[in-house]
Amino acid sequence: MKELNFLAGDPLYLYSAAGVLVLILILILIFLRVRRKKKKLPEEQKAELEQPVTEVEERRVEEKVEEVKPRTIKEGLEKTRSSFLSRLNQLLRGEKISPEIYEELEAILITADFGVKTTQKLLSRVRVEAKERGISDPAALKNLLKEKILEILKSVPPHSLPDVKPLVIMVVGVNGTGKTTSIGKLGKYFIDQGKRVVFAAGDTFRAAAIEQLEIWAERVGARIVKHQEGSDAAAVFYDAIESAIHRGDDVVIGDTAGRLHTKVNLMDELRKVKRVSSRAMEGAPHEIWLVIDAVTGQNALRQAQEFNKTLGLTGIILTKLDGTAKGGIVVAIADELKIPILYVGVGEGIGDLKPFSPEEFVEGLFE
Ligand SMILES: Nc1nc2c(ncn2[C@@H]2O[C@H](COP(=O)(O)OP(=O)(O)OP(=O)(O)O)[C@@H](O)[C@H]2O)c(=O)[nH]1
Ligand SMILES: [Mg+2]
Repeated sequence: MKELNFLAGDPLYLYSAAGVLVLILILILIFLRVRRKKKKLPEEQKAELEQPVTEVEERRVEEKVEEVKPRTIKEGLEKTRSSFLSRLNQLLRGEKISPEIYEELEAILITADFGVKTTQKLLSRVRVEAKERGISDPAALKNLLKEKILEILKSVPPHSLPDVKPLVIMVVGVNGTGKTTSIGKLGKYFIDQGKRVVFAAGDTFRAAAIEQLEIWAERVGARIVKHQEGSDAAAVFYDAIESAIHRGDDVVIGDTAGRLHTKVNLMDELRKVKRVSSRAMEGAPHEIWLVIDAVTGQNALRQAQEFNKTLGLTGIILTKLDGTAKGGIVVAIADELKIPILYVGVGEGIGDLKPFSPEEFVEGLFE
């Protein structure tokens, strides 16, 4: 006891005991912390990782949408220009104009899908004019050809949209030509002008077609009127027009299922859509636009002729100009059909539908 009392009273002993105790406490704390970390880290890390990644992803996608710069008609014509213009420049490098030059010029125009009829017309006009103006330098034929192409493009009567509210546009065409995509882009085009747009999901053939248009409506800020898959397309048009009148919308753009111009019963169905639309609003649809795919070449002319016979087209949207070296089809359409080309599709982006301009087209082809 005495000995213990002696030890307890020794300050050195007291300091050492306190030091050991503090050390033990520190070790316990470190041990507990490490254990806690080991247990909780995966959860915390998971939560931490999930959060920022979603945000970063979203930001990146948004930026991507913003970043896609709309193409110009000239950019859309790149494939056509690079083959057409390089062959033309090579041909017209010679010393003087010969019959062979015209033969080769014919081949170049046919390759670019100007079509036989339009090619012949262009060649004969260029020949006559070159003679009249006394042109002997092959290089001068390039400007002459450019002039004559512009002349054909401008020979189509100009088109302006009727001043009605709501303006009803019915969009038709063969499968996969770009109808739904063009409707989406058109929606954006009109909304950017401050118009209120409603889409009519008239392709009731597939559920996916309705969903596709719904996505576009959401993307561009249009309203959509839809029925169930398999329902009557004419009824969708009727409801869309009626609701647009009621709500004061400016433009109704109606989608239709793709169909071959050779299928009589399917073409008749479009007649019905047209008839029923006019019951919802006198004069509707005010515009019937055919969407044709530039890649299909000369077959596009036949499609346009048949749809025109059935419905009376008021305009053409020519898509996928960016995907073909055969942009000469634009000139063939203008020359043979005399139906105005209103818009051209030059890419898959939201801003890649351009109001057609003959001047811009010709510049894009030659410059
Ligand atoms: N490169 C390019 N692709 C386009 C253009 N227009 C449409 N497309 C693409 O063409 C494909 C078909 O487009 P859709 O709008 O679904 O065609 P659709 O005529 O509605 O097709 P159906 O409803 O099946 O008859 C899509 O992959 C579009 O992105 C264009 O101008 N350029
Ligand atoms: Mg479609």
